[in-house]
Amino acid sequence: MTFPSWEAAAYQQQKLQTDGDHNPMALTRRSFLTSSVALGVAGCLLPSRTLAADKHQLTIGNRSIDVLGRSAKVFGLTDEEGRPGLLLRAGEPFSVALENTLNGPTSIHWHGQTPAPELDGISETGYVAPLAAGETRSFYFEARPGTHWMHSHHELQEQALLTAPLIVQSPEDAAIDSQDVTLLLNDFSFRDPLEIFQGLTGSETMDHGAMSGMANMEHSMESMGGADLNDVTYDAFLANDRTLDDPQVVRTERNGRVRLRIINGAASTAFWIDVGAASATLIAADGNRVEPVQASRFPLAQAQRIDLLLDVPAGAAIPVFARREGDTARTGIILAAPGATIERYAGMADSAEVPVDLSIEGRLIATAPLASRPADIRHTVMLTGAMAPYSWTLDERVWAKRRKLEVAEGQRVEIEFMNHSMMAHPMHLHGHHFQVTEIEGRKFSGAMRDTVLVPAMGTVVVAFDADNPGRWLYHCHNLYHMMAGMMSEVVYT
Ligand SMILES: [Cu+2]
Repeated sequence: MTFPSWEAAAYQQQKLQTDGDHNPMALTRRSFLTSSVALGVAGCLLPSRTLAADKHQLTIGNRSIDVLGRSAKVFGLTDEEGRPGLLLRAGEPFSVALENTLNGPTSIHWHGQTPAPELDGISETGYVAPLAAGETRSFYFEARPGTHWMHSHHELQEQALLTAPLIVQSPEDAAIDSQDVTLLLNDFSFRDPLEIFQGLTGSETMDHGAMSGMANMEHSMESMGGADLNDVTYDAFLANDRTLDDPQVVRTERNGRVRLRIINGAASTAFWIDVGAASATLIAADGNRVEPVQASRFPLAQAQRIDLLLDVPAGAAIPVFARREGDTARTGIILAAPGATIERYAGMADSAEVPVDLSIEGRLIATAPLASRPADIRHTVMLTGAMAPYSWTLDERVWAKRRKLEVAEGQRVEIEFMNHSMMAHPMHLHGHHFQVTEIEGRKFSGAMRDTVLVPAMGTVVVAFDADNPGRWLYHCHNLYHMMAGMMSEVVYT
């Protein structure tokens, strides 16, 4: 297998030699010289031990969890008090020293945050090297409120649970008299993620799509309604690290009103969130407020988040299930009023869940949409590839041969995602939140998001303002699709 061995200086040198169209060091230097948060940018480039001004400490480490009675070695990301992820109060900046205690490199992406590109946490665009073993790096920027998350953007670490919540409270949150509950979903396998990837591709190399698929032994290739679902066979699905044979039970407080912040941190699984006979009100998508939508079932693609308001009556218990599309498997937590009896729920439902779709997406209306103006530029991106042989691409190009989307600062940009494949793809753009403006030709003022599901053979248009110059990844957030090459860049010229 070919794992790149990173070394900061060599990496930067390599980027300078290979990226003739762009000089990442120059851009970093410009940012350093002109940024109003120069301390933070400097901290990004220097060991933070020399700065020591970071408000929060995040530690990347190894840990063991129990899954279905077996011990599993996974990664963890914890704050200074040992809690998973990070909670920032309203108005608090993102001021973090990130320490890597692993034996090898990693990089952590602040999914949903929109800092300058060198603070995005990823290394693919050449601003920074991955975080080396033992390294600590500082990040400082204005935090974007909402339900967000953080996850490894390095190789397949995300599959080994290098994922955690990143919750940024907003001043308006205080007006909602509710109990905050965060639910992080993951898919889980006892196998080494590399073994899973090799099972999919039949390849021993993993270089963002340099190889071609051959064997395809891994996926079960479930098919429903003409679409392919679920590449990977998993051992379990986790809700805050637990399965339904030992679920988390959250006791409700005060008036029984809960604000559920649900994060789909699964590497390659889309879920339906199902509150059964109860009903819930969706108030935010990917951390952005929307006009309230009431329902009992909500689709949630990989990397997406929803905030739900739920009332738990006195004496009652409400299971919140996450059901895997195309499968009977489910996970979840239980919201229970004080004194309520807790039932047991099987990890399998009676029937297979239907594919996730845009039934809720098409009803979402942003409370703070983009300002009304015509687009200056529209890019069309084809989502291409198939499960057999295993090949996932954008415009039929892997990352190494990517077509960059060029935009200019200040433009209103539209991206039309046309899915030419038989599988749905959750498309994520770094550094921005876009508005969903069109589904299958129907224009509307949809949700502001950073990740949108593009159904098999479907077309979705998103729009954003090019207000954060740099080089920005956009990719499918199915981890194995991304690693197979389904990634490119939006570049400000
Ligand atoms: Cu995909």
